[in-house]
Amino acid sequence: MKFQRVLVSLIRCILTILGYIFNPVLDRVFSIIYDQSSTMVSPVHEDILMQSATSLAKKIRSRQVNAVDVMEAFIARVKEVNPVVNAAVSERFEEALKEAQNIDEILDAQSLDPEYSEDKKPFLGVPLTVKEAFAVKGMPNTAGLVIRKNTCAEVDAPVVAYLKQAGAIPFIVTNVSELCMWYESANRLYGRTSNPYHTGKIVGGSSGGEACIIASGGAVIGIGSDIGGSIRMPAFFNGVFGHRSSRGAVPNEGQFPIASGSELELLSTGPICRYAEDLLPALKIMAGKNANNLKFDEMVDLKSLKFYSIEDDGGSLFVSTIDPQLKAAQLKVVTFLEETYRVTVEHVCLSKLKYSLEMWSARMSSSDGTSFCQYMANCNGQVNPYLEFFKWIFRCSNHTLPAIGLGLVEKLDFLLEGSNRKALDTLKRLKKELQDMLGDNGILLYPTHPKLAPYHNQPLFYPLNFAYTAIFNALGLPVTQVPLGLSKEGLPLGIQIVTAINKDHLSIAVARALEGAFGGWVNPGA
Ligand SMILES: *[C@@H]1O[C@H](CO)[C@@H](O)[C@H](O)[C@H]1NC(C)=O
Ligand SMILES: CC(=O)N[C@H]1CO[C@H](CO)[C@@H](O)[C@@H]1O
Repeated sequence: MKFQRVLVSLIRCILTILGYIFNPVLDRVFSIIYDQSSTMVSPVHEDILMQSATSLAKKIRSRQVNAVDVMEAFIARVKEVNPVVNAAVSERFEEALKEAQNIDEILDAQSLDPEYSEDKKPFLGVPLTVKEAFAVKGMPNTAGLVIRKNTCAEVDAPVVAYLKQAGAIPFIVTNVSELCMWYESANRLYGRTSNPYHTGKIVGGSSGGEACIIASGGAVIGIGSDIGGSIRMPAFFNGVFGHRSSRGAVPNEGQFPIASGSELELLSTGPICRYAEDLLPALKIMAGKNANNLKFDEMVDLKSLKFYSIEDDGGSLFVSTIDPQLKAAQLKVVTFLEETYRVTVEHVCLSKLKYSLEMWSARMSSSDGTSFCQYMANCNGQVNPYLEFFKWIFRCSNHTLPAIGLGLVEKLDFLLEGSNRKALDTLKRLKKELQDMLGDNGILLYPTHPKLAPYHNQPLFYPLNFAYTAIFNALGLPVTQVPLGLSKEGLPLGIQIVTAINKDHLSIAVARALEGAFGGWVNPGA
């Protein structure tokens, strides 16, 4: 036991020293390849584009602006930025304009159909972007898999249908990582999406296209899903809001790939948006009937909440250390909360977080559903990852390296059976600890990611940094990622606001307060 501990400390020391030498060299090499100047321009229709979905819907309803004009402004913006960022992979502009015109006609008619009340259609006429992995009737639904190239959705996913019922109009679908299982959005079908703050950097994944087009001003709200951080990482790298909803609150159906077996418990669907005010209405719509049970409308008094702050994972061997600028931003949040609401933010340390990755992957592999290699073959037989790796070396595989790598890891999973049992046990105890700590009015501040947006392909060198988001999938807790302005390099900073299960409205209330204090989304074209 003692020997083991000494050995681990020794390895940690060596890795830390190597990191000090290796990371700056790596950054330098990548910067030579990818340091190109960003060419983001400021949008023309600022009056329309720089408003929340809630406010747009109000203005359309009160006839201050036509739904068609709103749709046209967003379409023009997508056309302007997409050649730079490659976020939208398919569009339905013509149909969307017709649907917008239909709304204008209904609103201009003498007597308004009660079906069109503000209550029933809170997002009336708001352009909606959707992650391509979700089914939108008539749109491609491939998850970036070449073999699914011509696969189109025949019916809407439930969340898409709910948002349409609420008046939103889907007009684009956006890029993802191959099979939504990597934190850079790139695949062999649609290519790679670039960060609007620095086009040499990643947008994160898997809902990377969503966060990117929203940050670029090409859309205002969108739909993401998150099994290890796929909403929160892109929202972080692109400086927007993203909410991972409580386990089971929002229907996950209608996306490909859909997690199966117990993996489904880790997956959660939720909104990505530019303005915090849209989080709660979007979440309520997406939750469908569940929204009635979840008490999301309860008033929140921030002074009555208990706050905790954890600044890092306690030193996992395989995860990068926290960027000092992120740590400083988190401490500013602590100071803001303490000074504004006269609360005490307790700095805590949960040693089990060091094993976040082990707990998440034990939860993932205890699933008995469809294997990743089967998904790579579109559930028709399975792909041989060893062969694909060989083909990849000669640049003739239809798969990305991270997907092939995950296929290989899956093959070796049996080696971990013993340690998985132990990790599941640790997870159970951590869950209890957090439940006791958060109670039903606790808020935890935790970094979203240890590093600022890395260069393209650089995540291959830090494959496990998603541990910071993944732990909350294993725990099933709701989390809001909140942007906190830009770093000195001009890249988004951010933080995770975690709360107890089914208390999503608490983390969202904190997000709104932080938007007021820290400025929220920053226009990359400014
Ligand atoms: C890649 O996909 C295309 C289109 O489905 C197919 O024609 C081609 O044979 C595939 N290539 C490999 C190496 O599997
Ligand atoms: C870089 C790249 O491959 N971009 C593609 C993104 O997807 C659209 C729609 O399929 C293509 O037209 C682009 O060429």
